[in-house]
Amino acid sequence: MNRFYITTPIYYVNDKPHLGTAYCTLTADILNRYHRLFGEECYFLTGTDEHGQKVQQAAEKRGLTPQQHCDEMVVNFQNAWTDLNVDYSQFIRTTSAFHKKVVQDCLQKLYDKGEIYEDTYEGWYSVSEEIFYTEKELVNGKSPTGREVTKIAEKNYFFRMSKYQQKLIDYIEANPRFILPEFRKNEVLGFLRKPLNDLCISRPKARLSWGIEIPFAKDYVTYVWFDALLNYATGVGLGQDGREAEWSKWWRETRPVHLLGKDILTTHSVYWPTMLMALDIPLPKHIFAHGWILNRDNAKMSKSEGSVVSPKDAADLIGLDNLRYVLTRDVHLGNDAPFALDLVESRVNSELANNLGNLLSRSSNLVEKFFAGKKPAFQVDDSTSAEIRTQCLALPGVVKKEIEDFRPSFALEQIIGVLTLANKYMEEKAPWKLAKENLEAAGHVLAVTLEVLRVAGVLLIPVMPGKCDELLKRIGNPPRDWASLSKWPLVPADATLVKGEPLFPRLDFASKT
Ligand code: ME8
Repeated sequence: MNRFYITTPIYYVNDKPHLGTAYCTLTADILNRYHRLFGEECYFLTGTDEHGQKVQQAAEKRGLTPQQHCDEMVVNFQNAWTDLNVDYSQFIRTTSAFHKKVVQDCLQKLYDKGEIYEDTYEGWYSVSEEIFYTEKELVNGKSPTGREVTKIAEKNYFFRMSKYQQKLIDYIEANPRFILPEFRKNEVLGFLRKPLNDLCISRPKARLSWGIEIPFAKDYVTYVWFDALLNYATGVGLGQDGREAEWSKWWRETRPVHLLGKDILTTHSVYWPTMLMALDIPLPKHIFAHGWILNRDNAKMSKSEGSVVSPKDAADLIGLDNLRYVLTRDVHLGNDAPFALDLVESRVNSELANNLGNLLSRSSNLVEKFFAGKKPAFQVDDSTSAEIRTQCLALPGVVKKEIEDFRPSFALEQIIGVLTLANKYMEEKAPWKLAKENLEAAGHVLAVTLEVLRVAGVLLIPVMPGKCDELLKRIGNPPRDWASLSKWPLVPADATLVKGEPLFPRLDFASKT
């Protein structure tokens, strides 16, 4: 059986989740649910990054200990993912004892191998990014991403990252789908053309106490990124007694797909692979960097800019499955995209209300009116229904390919294309008129549109689990597994349809404001 292991970044607990962070988690959830639909065994890891200066400062501001602060804040993330119907396998916290122990073991192993050494560091430090910069890397006195930096000089411990520079370049070139999308791979290779520094992996406790203690230097804690990146491995059993089989299964045999925002691509595609090389651990399968969800002014939605939308508020306003749909449909994974109510309204109305919803309500109303609510029988295919049948049988393969290529927006476009064809068919055949002359012929049209709804309903489950479950229940509650999609027709004639309120009502924000 094929397997799929996907991760999201672990989020800093310095604030609540917003639509930008929710975007990454929702996308991982949707990809994971697709792979599950394909019949694969899946694992989805998410969690929180709880150490480091940012968290320590946020706790101090609130007059709490860092652990109290984390214990309170983590609930915001867990609740947000529950509210958004995110079905993860594990929620990892970097303050968990098992994670801390393995991070310490990895540090010790690297120190014993001579991969970590002591030196004096002088340079610039960005608290908000938890990253050191050299004088040369600064842009107008700030970090390359425009964050404040402060000058520091101190004794620290360094990981010999530079030693792996050429090995990493060779690996990226030999594995062209390691870093995705392709333009990001080229960016990383561009970055690696310049000399790579060693990585400072310690922080003196005098400056920062909230972290994992370095086992061979008790006055230091480890750098938060060294700790955080390891979650992807500790989460599936690295270095833990009794979890060896899990580790082999999910890491060695499957290898993870890391989904993350473009702003943290360097840590994931340079720090992390070189750490793994030094630890003799195989590298992830893919590192995929997505773009940003922008606000109305096309600026990044971010906590520090104060321009955030709460995912729960957005879901309450728009409808949860509508939100999941537009974030998948309107963002080409890898690119930036704005989030604005007028865009949401037009997408939901044109594709969900007027297309999918319209096909469902028309088909069910006509079946109710002319066939006493029982699914009519197929007759001989006409040329359009033969074309629809062919497209529906090909659709699962098309969707699978798009999802495997990280193109979920295109997968949805293909599904909508078949629904559009079915709506046109309904319009052309006008079964409401046809029923009066030839009831069986009208029945055939409805049998076809109901089967299209079944195929689309199953293929849209990963994006809109709640709505699609209801849709499928209404049209005869067919099986929803991957194999069922190669059957046509599947729902038997005479199956009873269930009536209900419109499942995909139109949105109308303009009249409400
Ligand atoms: O970086 N649109 O955590 P974090 C899309 N703890 N994505 C956005 C976004 C937006 N407007 N704003 C933020 C960290 N993100 C580390 C990760 S992993 C080992 C450690 C994304 O809470 C951002 O791109 O600051 C990043 O992928 C994620 O939110 C986590 O942000």
